[in-house]
Amino acid sequence: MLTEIIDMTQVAILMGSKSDLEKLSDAVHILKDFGVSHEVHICSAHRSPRYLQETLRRLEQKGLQIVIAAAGGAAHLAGVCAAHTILPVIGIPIDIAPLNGLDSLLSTVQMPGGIPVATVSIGKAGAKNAALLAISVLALKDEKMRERLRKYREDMAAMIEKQDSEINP
Ligand code: RP5
Repeated sequence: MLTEIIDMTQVAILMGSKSDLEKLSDAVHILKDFGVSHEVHICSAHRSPRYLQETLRRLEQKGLQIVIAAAGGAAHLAGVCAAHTILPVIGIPIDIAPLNGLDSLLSTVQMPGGIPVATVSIGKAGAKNAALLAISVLALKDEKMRERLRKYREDMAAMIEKQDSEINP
C-alpha cells in the first residue's frame, strides 16, 4: 500500500493522559486491522499545551487527515485540537471517577458553534466507533477501505446470526 511506502500518518489518536490508553486499545487494533497509518500520542490540552500544538503541526506535515482525541473529566482536548486544525476531529469522552464520563461527554460534545467536534459514545464503545468513523471518512476516497468496511459489517451481521442460531438450535 502507498501509505506503507511513504512516511504518512492518516489518523492520530491523541489522549490526555496515559491512564486513558487502555480504554483506547480497540481503536488502535481496528486502525491496524484496516491498514490505516496512525500514531498514538499522549498530549494533554492543559498539562502540555505547547506539545499538543507541536504534535498536531508535525502530524499535519505527515499528511494527517483525521484527529481522534480522547479525554476524561473537564475534557477539552478534542475542542482544543479542533481549535488548532481544520481537519475533522472526533472526540471520545473517557469515563473516569467520580462522574464516570458524564462530565467528559458534556465537555466534549457541547462545543459552541463554529468549531465542531464529532463526539462518539463514552469509553470503550466510543473508542471503537471513533476508529470506524475515521475509517468511513477515509473510505470516501478509498475503494479498498470501503470494501474492508463492508466486510467488517458483513462479518458482524454473520456473527449475530450465528449467536442467534446457537441459542435457537
Ligand atoms: C484528563 O484527565 C485525561 O484525559 C484523563 O482522562 C484525566 C485524568 O488524568 P490522570 O490524572 O489519570 O493523568 O486530562
